[in-house]
Amino acid sequence: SAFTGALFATGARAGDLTIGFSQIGSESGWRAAETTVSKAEAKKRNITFKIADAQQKQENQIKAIRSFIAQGVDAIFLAPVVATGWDAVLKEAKEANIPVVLLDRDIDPSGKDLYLTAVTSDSVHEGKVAGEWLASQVGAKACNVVELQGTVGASVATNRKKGFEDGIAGHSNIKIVRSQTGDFTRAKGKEVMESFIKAEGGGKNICAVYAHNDDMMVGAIQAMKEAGLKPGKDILTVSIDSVPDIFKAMAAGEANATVELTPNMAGPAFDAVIAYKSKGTVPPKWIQTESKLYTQADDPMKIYESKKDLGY
Ligand code: GYE
Repeated sequence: SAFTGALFATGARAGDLTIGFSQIGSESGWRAAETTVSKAEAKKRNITFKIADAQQKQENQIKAIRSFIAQGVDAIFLAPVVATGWDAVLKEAKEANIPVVLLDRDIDPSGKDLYLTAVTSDSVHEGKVAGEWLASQVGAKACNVVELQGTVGASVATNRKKGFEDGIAGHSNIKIVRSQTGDFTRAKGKEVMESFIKAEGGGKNICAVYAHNDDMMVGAIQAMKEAGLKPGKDILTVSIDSVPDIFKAMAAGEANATVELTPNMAGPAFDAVIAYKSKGTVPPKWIQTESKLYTQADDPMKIYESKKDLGY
């Protein structure tokens, strides 16, 4: 790789660093927490931190990256809204000797040499954990699943779909009967769930909902309740993120399971950039964060309370 380390080994101290972050937006509670935590982690390290909110648009992210390059920042963090279309702008960053760190989502393999490291969870694994949990709950019973996908073209949506399919593979009694994007938002999750309920006999034909994030599930729970259904009882739920509101729903018996990922992707990213800039230490290409499954058995109200310290 052309990131030899020596190029950037300027002996910089953290307090001297200016880092730009091209953030996607604030579509979910998880992402809003990620933004909050990033700022706090920058402050801890005395880093000058500039965040550009792209309002979900890749073109805005590309503009922000170009602006960070023009400002001569020391590093750029990028949460890529979709996986494709980054090579040209990342080449520009590389030519300007500005290391790029991916946060929470991946880009296509063609861009592998264009960033320093990626701090993400294993999103295929997250989907698999969700699918395996569902399989463990339904046993041999026939189960029709409806799926709320994340943003079309986002690595995490592609991966969470694939992982779930892997998780239920070999259980021919479990079938995904409908699958549509809810854009990772509550409003869209609710709207799409309403249409699933209509299309599936008022919900009678639905055994479980799988959502690529908790926010869409919170919207779906609302839709189920308004349709006179009992989420968490008549219809099982499993989703990803572990935002506080899903634990509230779990405590009320209206949600069943969530897979947690940390909103603190920036902390390890800052540390990697500091080590790289000050000592030339090249980080591993992937800094993987943990994934953990929670169910109603895990004292959801206690977890709800503890989440407040995590940027939520
Ligand atoms: O799960 C979802 C958010 O990329 C990991 O994006 C992130 C996902 C997160 O909108 O809530």
